[in-house]
Amino acid sequence: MRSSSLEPVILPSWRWQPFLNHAVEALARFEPQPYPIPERFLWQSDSGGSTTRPFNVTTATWGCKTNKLRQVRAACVEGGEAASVLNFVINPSCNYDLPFFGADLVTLPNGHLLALDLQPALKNDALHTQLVWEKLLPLHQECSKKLPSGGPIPAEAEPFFSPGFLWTRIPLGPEGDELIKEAVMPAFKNYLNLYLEFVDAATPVDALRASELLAGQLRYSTYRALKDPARGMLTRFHGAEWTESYIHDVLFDLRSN
Ligand code: DBV
Repeated sequence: MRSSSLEPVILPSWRWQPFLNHAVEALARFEPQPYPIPERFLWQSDSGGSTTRPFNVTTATWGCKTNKLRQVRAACVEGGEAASVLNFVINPSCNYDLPFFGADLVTLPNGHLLALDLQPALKNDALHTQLVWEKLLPLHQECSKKLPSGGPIPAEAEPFFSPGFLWTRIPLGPEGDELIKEAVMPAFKNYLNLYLEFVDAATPVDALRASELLAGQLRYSTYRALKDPARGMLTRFHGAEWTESYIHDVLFDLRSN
């Protein structure tokens, strides 16, 4: 088992590099420690596919932890035309009343798919959501002005999204690139900044509340591991055995004990 470095993963010509660099810089003030990640998941390169749909893909992982954040991790996929992804999730400790920070920045041959949210562990719990949503909803309204809606999401995913879920699909090409620079990057920075303000303000909860939060976090992590929309893509690139272990033992590794 080897920890990842606290330096951000560097993937040449990876479009989401500025996003990861910003997130790593923003986390520096929280005294991050490396998060233990098995060597084979730190950097995995594979090539293959058909003559019409070849791929040459690298999936790299970055992670850290802090006193209030159990796991902060980035799944970074760079495969040129085939795929370019930053999946960035902050999993808070259940000892603090905090949502998840979730970012899915996905470029596939059919376009860009972008998801940003401060995701509730307990969506029907006002103590957990009210103060967050009071600040998140105006930010969502502002960020949504320039971005088309991403359309419907799986109904079973609804319990894991806040009303401030920023969800959009935009076309490849210069127009999409401009929107990513002018709208998506500011949204990512503002959502992350708001999240880190809540982290700064968070104070420890009692054991009963911690067990409630842990139960909600387990529901979220279990759902995402089982329904990870990236499963097909990762399996095509890196095979089923590597993919299942990556999803369950790294990306969504929360356990009840
Ligand atoms: N998504 C992940 C991880 C990825 C990843 C670990 C390593 O959770 C990429 C990469 N997300 C990824 C890809 C797609 C999506 C889709 C490649 C496109 C799949 C495809 O169309 O082939 C937000 N991500 C999506 C979608 C949503 C999200 C809503 C589209 C709907 C879907 O395909 O499911 N964030 C993502 C999500 C949840 C979340 C599904 C669920 C709670 O919090």
